[in-house]
Amino acid sequence: MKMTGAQIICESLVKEGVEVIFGLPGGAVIPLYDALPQYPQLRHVLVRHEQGAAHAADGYARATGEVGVCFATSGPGATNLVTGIANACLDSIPVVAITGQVASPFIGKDAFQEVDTTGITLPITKHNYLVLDVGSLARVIKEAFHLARTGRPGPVLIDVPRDVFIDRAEFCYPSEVNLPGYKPTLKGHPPQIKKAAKLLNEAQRPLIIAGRGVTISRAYAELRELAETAQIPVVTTLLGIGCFPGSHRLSFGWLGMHGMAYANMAVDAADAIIAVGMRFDDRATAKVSAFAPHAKVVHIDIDPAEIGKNVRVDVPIVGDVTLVLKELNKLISPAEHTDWVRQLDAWRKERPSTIKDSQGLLPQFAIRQIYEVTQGEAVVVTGVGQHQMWTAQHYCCDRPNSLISSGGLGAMGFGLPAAIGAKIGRPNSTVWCVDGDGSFQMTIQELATIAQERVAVKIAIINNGYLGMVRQWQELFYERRYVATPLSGPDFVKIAEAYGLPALRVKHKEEVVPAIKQAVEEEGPFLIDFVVEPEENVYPMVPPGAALSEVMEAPGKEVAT
Ligand SMILES: Cc1ncc(C[n+]2csc(CCOP(=O)(O)OP(=O)(O)O)c2C)c(N)n1
Repeated sequence: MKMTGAQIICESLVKEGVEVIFGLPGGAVIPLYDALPQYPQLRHVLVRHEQGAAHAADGYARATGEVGVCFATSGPGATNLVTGIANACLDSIPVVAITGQVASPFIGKDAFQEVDTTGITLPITKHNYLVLDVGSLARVIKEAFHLARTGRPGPVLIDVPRDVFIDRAEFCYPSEVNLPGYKPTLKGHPPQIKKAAKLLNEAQRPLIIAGRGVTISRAYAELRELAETAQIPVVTTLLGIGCFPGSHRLSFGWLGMHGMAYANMAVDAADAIIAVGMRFDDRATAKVSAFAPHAKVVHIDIDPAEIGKNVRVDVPIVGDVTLVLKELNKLISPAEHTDWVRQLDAWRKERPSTIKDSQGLLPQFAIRQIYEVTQGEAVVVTGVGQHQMWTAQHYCCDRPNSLISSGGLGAMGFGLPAAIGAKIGRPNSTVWCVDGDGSFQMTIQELATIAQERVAVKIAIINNGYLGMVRQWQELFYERRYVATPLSGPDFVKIAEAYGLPALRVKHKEEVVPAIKQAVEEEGPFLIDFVVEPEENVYPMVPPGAALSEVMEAPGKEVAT
């Protein structure tokens, strides 16, 4: 039977198991939207800005492990998606974005709302398509989903001219993809795995660095087996948080600029490092030439382009983390590494992640109480800045995908829409958005999406009246010249109420727990504006350009020895 391009897209999305689409219509995509009512199994969530659609699709993908989908119109709709697509690209998140384009006879004529969407998104997508023939739509969608979710996941964009939505073709959804140039290596090379096992079996001070690749590959059991068999301590990257239980005896926090001092010290002292599904981002390694100076490095990654890109690697293994670890575990000898684990325990005791006593309301205290009240069971989504780092430090995650945060791009504005996506993907989980007052104001309009779609997200604004992380750098490295960082905002409680959401303001420590409890008990969404100490800094901190071993602790913080 012949179908329109719009129907073919919807049929194909249903075949791919899509349940939710985040988007906002416009002229070029009206024919696509017009087909949606024929497919009640596809829920469309109307956002207020397309950046929100891309971030919500990203949050949905992270929370569920499925592909997130977003729609936008041509021109400004497509350009508004760009930040969200770049964010998904840098963090390897499977997203399929479908954009309308001007009708094909108008392409290249600077037509109304025409931009070169595939040109603009080429460097920030895993792949993109401009579909000029309705007959190829089904194949393209099949390929797009395959590319987005296999190998190293990432965003794929499909640009569809208006006439292609309307043209008709026979619909036949392909059962297979045929992409001769795309065959991700899944099985690791056996001699390399043998070399890695030998290196780890002979090491005195081995360390695992686990990244998001563990979560993508769902290699939780294999990672745990490796750690427990040979008693190898585990540190994670920021995006790896939760892929190994944070409360496990062998878990030593996360590394990098604001990671735990003991995690960074472990990297500095290790004699063998096995980096699993991580990419040695500069926020994680700090000064690359001083990274892990005593260690031989094994690197497992599905993307060969990551091997040796930033850090010298002794044993590279290209492959899927689960499959590689399964083979590696067969060759790992049981070991104790008692002295090494004891050393790490001692460093953790010397430099614990405690919160100082204060009369005032500290941001870390508010975040810690969210952890206590939710007993670590919530999915927490953050904005970008100090509050993001405090959340990663003080909300201990035992489960994967329970901390959702913009890592590679560090995109302020991610929090609220990503939390919407996460809550829609995981309706039975409590989802908290811990946001900064600056980050929140970048996508504040998505409060209307929450209200219209009745998304029960709990929002905690860590309101310090500054673009806090930038202010911190100005304080520490620019002699306190606070240029363009003092930040006013609206009355967030009134704003929430104007959108129809209940809200509270909290200024004192003793109000924190009752407010969080009230938010949790409320069935729907709830917003708390935590007015916190304005000039609190994030510590520990590895100053820009310094090595991981050069960790700055909070001034006056005693290091117990
Ligand atoms: C879109 C975007 N613009 C600018 C920045 C640079 N930046 C990083 S953190 C930060 C401050 C964030 O302020 P806020 O959201 O209030 O969080 P806080 O640091 O105060 O917790 C800024 C401006 C960014 N990361 N993203």
